[in-house]
Amino acid sequence: MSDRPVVVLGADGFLGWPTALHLSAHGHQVIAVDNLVRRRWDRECGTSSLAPIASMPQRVRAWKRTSGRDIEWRRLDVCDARAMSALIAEFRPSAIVHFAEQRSAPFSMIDREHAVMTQLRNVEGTLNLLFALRDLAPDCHLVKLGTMGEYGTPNIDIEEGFITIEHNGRRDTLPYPKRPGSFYHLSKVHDSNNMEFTSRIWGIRATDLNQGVVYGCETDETALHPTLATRFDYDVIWGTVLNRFCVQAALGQPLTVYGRGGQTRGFLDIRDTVECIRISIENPASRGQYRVFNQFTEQFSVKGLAELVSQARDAHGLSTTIKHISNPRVELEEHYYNAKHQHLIDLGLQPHLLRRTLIDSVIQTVERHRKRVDLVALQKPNVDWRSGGGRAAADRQVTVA
Ligand code: NAD
Ligand code: USQ
Repeated sequence: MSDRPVVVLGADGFLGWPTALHLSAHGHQVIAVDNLVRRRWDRECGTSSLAPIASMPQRVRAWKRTSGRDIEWRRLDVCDARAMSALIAEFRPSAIVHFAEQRSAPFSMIDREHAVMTQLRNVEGTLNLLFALRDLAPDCHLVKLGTMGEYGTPNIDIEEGFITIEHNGRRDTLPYPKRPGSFYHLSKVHDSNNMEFTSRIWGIRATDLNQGVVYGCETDETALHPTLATRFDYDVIWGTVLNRFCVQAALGQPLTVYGRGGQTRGFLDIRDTVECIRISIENPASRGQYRVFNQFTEQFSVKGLAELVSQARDAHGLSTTIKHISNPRVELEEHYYNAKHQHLIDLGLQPHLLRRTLIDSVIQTVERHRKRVDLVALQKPNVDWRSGGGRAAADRQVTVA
């Protein structure tokens, strides 16, 4: 293991905080960085984490008390190029994990301001980082969170980042074609292109993790103390689908399947997210290598997930209704989907496959915090792909850090 630290950008977030803990627990020296903008976007949208979340200084102190290990906390905006460069110059990290982006598809579809803000800031942050690495830490390995949604739902198998094509008698291996489904997902395509380009021209070492939809809310480390809990989003703007279905089931609300529910996606347990990041860091890309790992463990349709949650409730003698509601998104509701996801398995990932016990445990977490649930934020989609909307659109104020 390198004696240089690992920087985690976006360390106050759903995935960033458990990753910082997991890397620290495995002996990495961790610098946790965030500008706390997500807490501000929550205030803008009138949303909040189901589980109460401590401040970063409180979390870091709780980790020291629990594990005896230090995590160094820095408040910093990745869109501040000077501050990013100063950070890289100060620590000369062996690896940087980049989670620090606006990551909600509905948020990016509210209106022009939210679309522009999402794309400008996501792309700018990654570019700042790439330039800082070129100039100050050319050996540092960039581990960047992309998304499976970059590919869309093509009628052919999805490869891991590249596809070999024969055309007019000639053959080449090229970046896999992308057809994403929101301005947010598009921002990740722009990042992927910038990473592939800078690996080619500057020799950046880069791993692009095209991650699927994450479910669950606990890892071995966050479970050690309530102050170590990560955020749990359940509302229509920030909540991901299986977590939302678990909250709906716990409260006896119908599970909101958008449209026919045949939309199929790759999914993974949050415990696998943190493990995939650790595996990627400990098996780095080489100089000039841009590699893509599809980071998910199983495919499910949205309707199939709703049925799994419903069956888990049945097993406890509790009934759940599934409600097909008009789809606020523009997406195929029945389609072919077969995405490869072998690279991380080859590097040693042992997936936690979705089990009823996991659904039960998420539902138990929800039951502990049920008084905090805002039913309006949970049930009714307020952003439509065709016409925008959203409570946040009311004031038209996009607050940037
Ligand atoms: P999150 O919103 O909970 O966390 C993102 C964190 O980044 C927040 O704490 C936010 O304050 C911070 N941040 C945003 N912009 C920043 C900036 N300019 N400077 C510094 N900090 C900034 O999101 P998450 O669910 O933890 O997702 C993390 C990453 O993983 C995102 O890039 C997302 O696209 C990707 N991803 C998430 C999922 C999922 O299911 N949650 C799936 C695939 C990919
Ligand atoms: N959906 C429902 N009912 C709901 C909520 C969602 O049917 O109540 C459907 C959506 O229409 C969509 C699917 O569930 O077809 C997934 O939606 P989601 O909100 O769980 O996920 P998505 O918007 O794609 O975004 C999330 C994260 C994002 C990440 C992405 C991974 O917020 O940061 O990039 O998952 S992926 O989808 O693989 O691109």
